[in-house]
Amino acid sequence: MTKIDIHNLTVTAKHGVFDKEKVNPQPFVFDCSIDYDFEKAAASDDLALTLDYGNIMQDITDFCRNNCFDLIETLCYKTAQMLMDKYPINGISLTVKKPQAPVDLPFENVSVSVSLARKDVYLSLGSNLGERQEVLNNAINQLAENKAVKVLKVSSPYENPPYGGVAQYPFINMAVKISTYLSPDALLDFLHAIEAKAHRNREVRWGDRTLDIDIIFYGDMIIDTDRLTIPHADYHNRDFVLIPMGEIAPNFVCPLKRKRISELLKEYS
Ligand code: A4P
Ligand code: MG
Repeated sequence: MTKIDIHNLTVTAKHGVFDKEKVNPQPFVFDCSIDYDFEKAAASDDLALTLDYGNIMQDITDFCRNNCFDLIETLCYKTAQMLMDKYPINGISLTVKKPQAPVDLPFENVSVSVSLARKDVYLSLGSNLGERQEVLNNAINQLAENKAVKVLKVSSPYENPPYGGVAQYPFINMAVKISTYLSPDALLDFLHAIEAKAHRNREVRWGDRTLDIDIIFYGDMIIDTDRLTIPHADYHNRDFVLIPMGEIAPNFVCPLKRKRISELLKEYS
């Protein structure tokens, strides 16, 4: 792994909860560690193949000066997000220190940190009400419009009967591969917002729906919380997940079952 680090970049700007902080600038000090593959640049000694750290420092400086946030948490997260959106970087760890925070006690500085990293994520989309294909296409467009998300692969649509004995009408299902630095929870919130725009009704679990988006895999993470089970708890029993996934990612290995999608598909049929 290769990384580019910047230490103690100091910017004078106006962030803070108190009125006087919004008028009188004070220093904010940035430490930044960027996960960036510069092996080719190192081999060729070519600036065009790496990140120009001067540009990055200038962008941090401009962003910090041109905004006015109450919280250094917001400054830190939004600065990291701005850099992830602008540059082809795999991940970033950013710390913002506030040495002159208005606390009347002896201290060196107060700081907050954030780490963002891009992960490959597989989604299963389904619709069995309304203009099904149009609903799915709209959903994929909305995914692509979010700067935090890159849509990398989209499967063919797969029409199939309802599974589970609750829904009545035939579904169209698709699998989509994205890369994103949104956390699993933030991604779920975003997916729910897309479902809501498609007038998704949640009254009946497993019922008919205009749009459902499930997270099947999030990198190689295994998550089991009240809100999220990843890998999806029942994906391996569903042809409408395995067939579209098999089209776009036959060699993806499930982190839980430690088998490729192509193997799971063979076991299913
Ligand atoms: N949740 C937990 N894990 C996840 C995850 N990996 N991805 C939670 C997304 N959500 C996850 O989901 C209920 C809650 O599950 C969410 O609030 C989230 O916190 P929901 O979308 O509100 O309700 P649901 O979809 O009715 O329930 P569930 O359990 O997600 O059902 P599934 O698995 O989505 O199955 N037949 C065909 N042919 N094609 C289909 O797409 N889909 C279903 C629903 C049934 N039959 C189908 C299809
Ligand atoms: Mg669901």
